[in-house]
Amino acid sequence: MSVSTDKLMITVAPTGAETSKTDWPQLPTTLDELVETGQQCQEVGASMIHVHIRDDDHQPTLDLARLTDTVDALHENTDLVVQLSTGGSVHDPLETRLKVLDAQPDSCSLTMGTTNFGDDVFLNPWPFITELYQLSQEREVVPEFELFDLGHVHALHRLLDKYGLPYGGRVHCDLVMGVPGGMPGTTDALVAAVNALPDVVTSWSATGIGRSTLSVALAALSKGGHLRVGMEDVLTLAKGVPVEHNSQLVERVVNLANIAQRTPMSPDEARDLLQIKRR
Ligand code: KMH
Ligand code: ZN
Repeated sequence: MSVSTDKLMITVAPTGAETSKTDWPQLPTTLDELVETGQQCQEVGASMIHVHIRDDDHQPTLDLARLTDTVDALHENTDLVVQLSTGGSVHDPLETRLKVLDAQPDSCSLTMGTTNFGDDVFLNPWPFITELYQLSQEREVVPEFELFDLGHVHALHRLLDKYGLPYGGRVHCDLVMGVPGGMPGTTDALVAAVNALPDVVTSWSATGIGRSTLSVALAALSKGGHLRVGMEDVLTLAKGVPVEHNSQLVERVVNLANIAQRTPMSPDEARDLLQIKRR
């Protein structure tokens, strides 16, 4: 496995599907808020955006017209690599999640197994994984393999052995750590997962949910990984200090990266790293 140890790809995951706008009015849920968030986050060092969208009532939706408008608006107003979530919310049917690729994102998330998700279940049965993967190859969308557990790493070996490399030939993963039901957000777990990745993996990032955000970021930086941060994953900067804007989370890891002598990638460098199709 080859890893970049100097340049750093920062993905911002600004919204997610779990947090309510009523509880967190600063959560970007409208298209305008999402575009403004993308612009600010790009300005301070992000190169990719992981997108979940909301409807007019700020509820999670996978409405195809809205997804398409969102991809277009982010392309028109930012340079960011646009990654749509195919995970959606725990309530989204699998068939609707497959349709996300119709919105023609640059990249899509692809979770490598079912996981307990707090009191809920985030469903990713094997036939769904293989169908989504083959669809991403056919549509020339670069997947980001989301790994919530060590078992998901094993499933990634199985997928790549059976169905070959993704569109573009690069294999990029994201370790999502600290979900109640998944692997913990610890350095030990991160090292175990990274050491078990298939040899064909060309890059990986990590994100720590909630309080594990900093320990995971520091561990990933030191092990040569990339980073995902955002209000999808953490809502406070410290105990009792709410995040007011996603760009604060990006800025914070840019500062950590400076100390670690890792320079944030531009969106074009991220496109090269992931071999995103120039549409
Ligand atoms: N909202 C979670 C149930 C993804 O974006 O692909 C799933 C999730 C993963 O956020
Ligand atoms: Zn997500």
